[in-house]
Amino acid sequence: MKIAIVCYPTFGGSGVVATELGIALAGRGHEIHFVTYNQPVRLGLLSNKIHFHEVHVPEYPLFKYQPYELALSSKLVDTVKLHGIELLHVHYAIPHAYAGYMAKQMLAEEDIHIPMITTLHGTDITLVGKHPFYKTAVTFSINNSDVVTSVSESLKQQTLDIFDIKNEIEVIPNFIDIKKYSTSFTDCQRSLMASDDEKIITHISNFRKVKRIPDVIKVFFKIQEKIKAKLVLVGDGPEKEGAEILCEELGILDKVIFLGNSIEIDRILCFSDLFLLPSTSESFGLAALEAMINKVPVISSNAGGIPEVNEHGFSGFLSDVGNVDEMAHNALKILSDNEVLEKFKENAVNSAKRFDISKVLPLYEEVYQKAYDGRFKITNSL
Ligand code: GMT
Repeated sequence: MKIAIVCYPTFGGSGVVATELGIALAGRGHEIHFVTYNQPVRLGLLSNKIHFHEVHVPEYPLFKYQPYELALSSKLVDTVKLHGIELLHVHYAIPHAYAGYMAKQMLAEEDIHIPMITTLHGTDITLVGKHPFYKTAVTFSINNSDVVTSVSESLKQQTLDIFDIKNEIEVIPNFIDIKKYSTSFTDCQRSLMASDDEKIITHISNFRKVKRIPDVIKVFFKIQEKIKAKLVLVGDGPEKEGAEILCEELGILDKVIFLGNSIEIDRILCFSDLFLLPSTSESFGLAALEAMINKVPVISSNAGGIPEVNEHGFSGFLSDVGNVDEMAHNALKILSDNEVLEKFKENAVNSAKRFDISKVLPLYEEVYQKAYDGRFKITNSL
């Protein structure tokens, strides 16, 4: 099938999932066309099966806001016509589902009927999408998608609670590719980060408020009071400066390594002993899953879809949002005894295997086929 994928090309989870999905689909013989404003960060080499079409939004002084949706929907129409695209898969409702719907309508005028799959990722629903300024358009875009998927049961439920949804939402969880990890590094170069007697605790995110970076630091502060440890912080965003200040105030700056954005996530996780994800809200927690497949147990909050990923007492521990004392206590339970740590590491990887791409990819192919077969039906059945 010839599939156009629309996503954010950045380090965020939705862009990562869209990119990895596209790469895997290409591996199954599909022809994939990414349509977005930059080449996705996780997309390596392009090939005859993987194409990238850049959406340009020329600056025009009359506009206070440049109309990205307009440029995206035009680009989609052109790409569909030029490459004979058969299906559109948009990741993140805002504004992708909205632009996708416009593209569909323009194409329908020319008797080209293209089904649209919308995958909901989290903040497009729980943070941004439910805002009264966007809610009407988000509801419309979801209700006018041919198939809607959500990355967790929790996100599906939240979507149904927040919006007036008329169509089915199918849960297709995020995934990892076990095969990639069976050839994992033999030497993690751990010594670059810490000495042998220090444990390495890692957090990876886009440093937004929802990630509760101060909690990451407070949990680490309590850990390092009891055992020798280093904190590796990966990513960048609005909370980073505050994080540096908090580390300085707590006198732990020499134990915290700020790595910034990185595409070497697996290399970093390879030398990590524990992963922290204390978020206020998290539809799935792809970062936790990536940690787990790299044999890193997870101390997390129990928000949103995280409990569907991190198995309490097995791959790590869950606590209520903000309960840093309990998080630190559980972290120490895992880290203080090497035998326990080894057990949790093994459990983490076994638990992550539930989300292997070999199980998830056929679910997407199934919904693609369903949408493609029903492409001539009138979309808005409300
Ligand atoms: O929260 C992020 O780090 C970025 C955000 C995004 O939209 O890219 O991630 C969301 O989608 C990911 C992939 O499906 C999920 O794993 C994250 O849990 C989700 N983030 C939130 O719900 C806060």
